[in-house]
Amino acid sequence: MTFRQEPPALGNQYADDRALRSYLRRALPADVLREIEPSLQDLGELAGGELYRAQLADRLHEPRLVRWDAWGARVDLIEVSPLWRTAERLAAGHGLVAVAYERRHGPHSRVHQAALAHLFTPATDIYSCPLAMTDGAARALLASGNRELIERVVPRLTSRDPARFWTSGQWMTEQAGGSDVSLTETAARRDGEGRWRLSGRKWFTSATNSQVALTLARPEGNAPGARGLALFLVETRDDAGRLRGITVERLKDKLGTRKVPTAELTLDGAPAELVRGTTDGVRDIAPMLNVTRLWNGLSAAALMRRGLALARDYARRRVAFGSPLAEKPLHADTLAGQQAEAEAAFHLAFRVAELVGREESGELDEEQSRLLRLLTPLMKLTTARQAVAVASEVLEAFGGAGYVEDTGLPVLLRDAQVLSIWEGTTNVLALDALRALGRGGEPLRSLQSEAEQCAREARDARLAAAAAVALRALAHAAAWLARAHEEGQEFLESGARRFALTLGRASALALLARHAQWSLEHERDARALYAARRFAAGGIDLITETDAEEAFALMGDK
Ligand code: MFK
Repeated sequence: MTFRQEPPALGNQYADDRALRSYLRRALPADVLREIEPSLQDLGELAGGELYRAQLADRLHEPRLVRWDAWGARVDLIEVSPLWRTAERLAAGHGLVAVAYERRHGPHSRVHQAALAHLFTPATDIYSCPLAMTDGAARALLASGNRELIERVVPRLTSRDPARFWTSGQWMTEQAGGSDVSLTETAARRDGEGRWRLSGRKWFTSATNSQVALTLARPEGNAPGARGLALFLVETRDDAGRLRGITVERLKDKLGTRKVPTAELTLDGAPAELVRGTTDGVRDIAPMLNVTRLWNGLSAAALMRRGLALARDYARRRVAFGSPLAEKPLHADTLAGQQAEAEAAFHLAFRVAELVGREESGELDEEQSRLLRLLTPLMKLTTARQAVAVASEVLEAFGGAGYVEDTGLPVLLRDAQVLSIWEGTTNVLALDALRALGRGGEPLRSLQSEAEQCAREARDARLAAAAAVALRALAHAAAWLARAHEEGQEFLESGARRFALTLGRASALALLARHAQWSLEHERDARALYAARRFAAGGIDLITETDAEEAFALMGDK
């Protein structure tokens, strides 16, 4: 028994990330990149070193709900793991939320933030969840125009000072409601002093240790349905640290994201502040949803990158059948396929970050605003499915070690699985994409014209061929949509997922091809080109001729 397998190791996660560095060189002006690069180097070093070691050491720690103190007082404290406590401090200090609001680099600030998130997310066991919600809450509050909350709460959410930094929850999910938020049962009533108080049960609240949360409730007397909901801000604890009209019933026992304290809450007269009007709360929280969906896509790309960094390193260390796995054609081919998926996801997610940055700087015209509205759900649903598939292959690339908990590998797959569920499942987002398209079809034309522009830039014959695959898939999707509008709602809905995934994958391919052309010309590097060719061959056009009738028949009992 002398053999001892070397575990995988990580280097500086910025220095080693070819796709990220190449993209930033193209997307950012040289002076912006020069200014932010030291902080990316620092975070990359932490991510591959100290934080990676801390993650392995923290593996068995989970959040703990402490219901009572020693003297019998109900406290409902949530204690998070040591890694999460470090993550909170680092996130504030590195400005993970702040950079997007300081806007030091104008429209490029969201790309800067996305690069930080790309390095931070895989190193902090889904601390990106509270960061996403905090970012989304800041965005929704700013959009609300509520001066008091903008002056009192937003500076906390966007602070770089760990002592002042607050995180926000997003309490949307109720037992009856789930994805259908219109079924929300939480009621809002004014007390004797005219203050709003919320009563009800929130079934899934993520990162419940946040200082504030945005939530939906129905003001007394409002009609049922989504229109009758209003958006509220809840400050969870008083100055003494006691919960304000909130009981934590239990922490959820989840498949993954086990460092995230997800709880069931009862609100019993919890004081709250109305964010905007007494109706149309779904519309008012939509800016938050779109920000958290962006983070979801960035997290998907980042988690794929982490898994592949580990798998690639391991392939150099693991010798079997006479040579390292890295030298085996079939192993290399398998990982290359996953790398292509990860690079395509990366470009799709970062494209949305670019557009959000430009929107916030007032630089988006109407066509690009439509593009952003459509691309957000497409990007979220596409990258989430990719992350689950890639994480599964990453585990397999380790053989049995990938299935064994104390390697720290299985968590990659468990955590990836949440990405296609929270913030709207694949199907809910496919329907949101239809909502964003409307009947007119202009957003689809914007998507096509963006892909056409990418194709024009992809001049190398091999890239032109890849971009042509994207254009053909988009044309097929447009033709299918026109037919679906004639066939009716059942036909349209039954094909919505294949339609949305086709749009998402085709857009990712076009963006990857454009970048690959740049990398060929400016870096003499063909690796993005190889990624584009592989991705083009890996299922872009998913539209089929099947319809709802067949699906109902196949799934029926008789
Ligand atoms: C790792 C990084 C990420 C971490 C984040 C982790 C946090 C996890 C916590 C959660 O999971 S919170 C729960 C997340 N839940 C959801 O995402 C809900 C999923 N369901 C949907 O998204 C439904 O589509 C939706 C609730 C929005 C449907 O509601 P309605 O009321 O049936 O929608 P309706 O009537 O079509 O839209 C109401 C208004 O909102 C409309 O505007 P108008 O009133 O002006 O017509 C819509 O246009 C607007 N709207 C809806 N979705 C929008 C939107 N506007 C912009 N963007 C959107 N995405």
